Amino acid sequence: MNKKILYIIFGVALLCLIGFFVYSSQKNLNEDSSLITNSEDVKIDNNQGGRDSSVVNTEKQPPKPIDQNTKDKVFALVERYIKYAENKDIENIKALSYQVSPACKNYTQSEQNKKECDTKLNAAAVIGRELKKDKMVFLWQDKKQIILASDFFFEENDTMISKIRAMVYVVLDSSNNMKILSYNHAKGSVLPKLDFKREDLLKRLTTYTEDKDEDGMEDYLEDCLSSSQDGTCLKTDINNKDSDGDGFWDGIEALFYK
Ligand SMILES: [Ca+2]
Ligand SMILES: [Ca+2]
Ligand SMILES: [Ca+2]
Repeated sequence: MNKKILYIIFGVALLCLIGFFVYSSQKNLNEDSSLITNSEDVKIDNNQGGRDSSVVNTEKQPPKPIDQNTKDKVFALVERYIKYAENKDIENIKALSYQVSPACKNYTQSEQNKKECDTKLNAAAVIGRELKKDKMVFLWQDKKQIILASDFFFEENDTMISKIRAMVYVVLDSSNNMKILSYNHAKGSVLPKLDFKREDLLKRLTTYTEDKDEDGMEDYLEDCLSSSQDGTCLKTDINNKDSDGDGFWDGIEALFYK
């Protein structure tokens, strides 16, 4: 009899124990699910930025940590470059640049050159001041070049929608010194909404901004599919950073003066 009671007590205790484990694992599962839901929600950043637009971070995964030391060096270089551009300090601009335009190269040769170069330097200073170091979260580099990029952001108002990112292109010279090749605070695509469906606009923005091989040049440009490209456009490989194998990435080479 006593044995029977003991078996019953043991059986009930066992059932309670199993019930506890089932409840615990279910609870953990729910907590994991809510974490996933929360992280999905975090993707939308309603920072109005003082403008009548919404800004949406499009990255599904947080970017991987990048080499902060290199990022600091690139940004310090950009800041010096901006200062020299503001001061029209041509000699120092030349020293920090991988290449300069013919007008800046021959700055003192004519009034026309001076005027043309000053216009470029003014634009470089204005655009440079729009670059925000803390927004630069991607860094692609090898021994010949570095590209620093921000995440993509959507901006939208009643008439237009855009997907843009900031990018800095740097080339390393034969002595391993970083030289500015180019930078842009708003590289990407801006589309008029007109009567297009929103999902079609979003698809087009993806098409115009996708850069699979991260060589600094969008797939559709590598494929010569832009209406602004003419019959002389040279196709490059959308899955290979350096299509011609000379060491410079396709997006870097596209910025070289021919
Ligand atoms: Ca590419
Ligand atoms: Ca490529
Ligand atoms: Ca190349």
